[in-house]
Amino acid sequence: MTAPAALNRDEMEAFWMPFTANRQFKANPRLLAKAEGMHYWTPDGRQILDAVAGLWCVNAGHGRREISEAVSKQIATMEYAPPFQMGHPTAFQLANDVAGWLPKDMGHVFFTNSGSESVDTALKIALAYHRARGEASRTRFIGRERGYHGVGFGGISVGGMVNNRKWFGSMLPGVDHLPHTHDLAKNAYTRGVPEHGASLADELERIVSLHDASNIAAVIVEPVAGSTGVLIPPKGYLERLRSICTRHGILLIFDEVITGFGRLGSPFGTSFFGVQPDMITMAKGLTNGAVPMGAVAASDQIYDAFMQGPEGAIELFHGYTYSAHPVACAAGIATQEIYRREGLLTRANDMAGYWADGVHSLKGLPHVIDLRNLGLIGAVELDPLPGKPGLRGYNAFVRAFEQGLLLRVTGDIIAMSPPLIIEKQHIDQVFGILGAVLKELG
Ligand code: PXG
Repeated sequence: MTAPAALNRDEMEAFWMPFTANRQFKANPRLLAKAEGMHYWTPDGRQILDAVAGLWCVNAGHGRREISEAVSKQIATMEYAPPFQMGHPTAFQLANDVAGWLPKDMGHVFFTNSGSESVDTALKIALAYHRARGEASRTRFIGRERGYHGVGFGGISVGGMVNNRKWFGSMLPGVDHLPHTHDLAKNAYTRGVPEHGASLADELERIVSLHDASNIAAVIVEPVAGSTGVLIPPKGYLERLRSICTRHGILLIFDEVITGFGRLGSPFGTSFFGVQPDMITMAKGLTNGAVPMGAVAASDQIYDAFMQGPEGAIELFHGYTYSAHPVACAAGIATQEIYRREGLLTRANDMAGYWADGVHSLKGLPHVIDLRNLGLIGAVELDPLPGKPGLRGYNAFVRAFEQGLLLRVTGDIIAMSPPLIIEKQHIDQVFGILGAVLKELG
């Protein structure tokens, strides 16, 4: 490890940090230098328990040698291959591996480099699909309040996170938003899927009757909204969205960047909830976070609609220089192999009960106003400090880091999503440290 143990202020100016309070961070930095299993280490050797799998992505845990070896071997053999009008075997293999986790008729995988690109790709496929079928008037998209679909213009347009929208002008035209499903008055402290709120899906009918189905291309939602604070869909809600979309010929896109690859105890949210969308976006756990990569899985019906016309014609005018990058594919294949061999994509099922007990053990601690859990996701919602939204959450995050625990906060909601290799002793530690932090919090 050659990274310096500390950086001075000048050395930190060049890196404009993403989604970070740069001045605050650079005045008091939190650096990571090494990772193994369930832990990170700071440059000065402090061990940090990782309760968020990096950023919802290191599902198989840190430092997996199979992945680093596959990546090294691929770089040495062929570091790059052009993806347009050319192919390489690893891309086909990874597409088959990914398809193996999905419903049988959803086996067409388009590779991207991130979740944001996956979302933009899925939205573009939706538009082109309707056009290919002679329904070019279907151009509108429907997202949801408090949805997060990455940071591309498509993603922020259908997303419903105010700060991702307010700074960036008018975005994509023709987008409506469903109401979010977060209802503390009715559902606070629910273990698992909340009881109340399925009827919020009926808002989709209202939007359809406003614009007419013939103008609507797709609905996009996260099965469980992650970034905006772990919002778990009410019982029956996703089913209802599915049936309204089907009735009106509207495509349903599940953004599974977070729920994909075992987070809920089933390979994907679609299998966990038993609701099948027309497209699934994914990233993060696809390569265990080791190399940037995303993907969109599309149904046979969508893929087949494109495979018409002259044989020599490019069917979808879309792709990236680094689509199906060989190094990312190598990381992805090694990751899928670990998931299969260790049964990791259903392991959250085995741990979910113990995890839920841990989450709900925090009930009654100061400032806690809700606790939520599903699979290996947990959230603690804190009462905001008067006039200072987000400060209490941030303080909890900083103190937990000082005590050796990595969390994620969004506003005053603490989110947790540990690597799927987590053991009971780690769960005890997570909630032991977090409980102590909450007790001390002003
Ligand atoms: N869709 C969803 C559902 C996501 O969660 C993206 C798209 C975008 O992925 P990329 O790879 O472009 O970042 C995401 C990303 C958080 C957090 O704090 C979550 C994400 C990114 C950054 C922070 O919860 N998810």
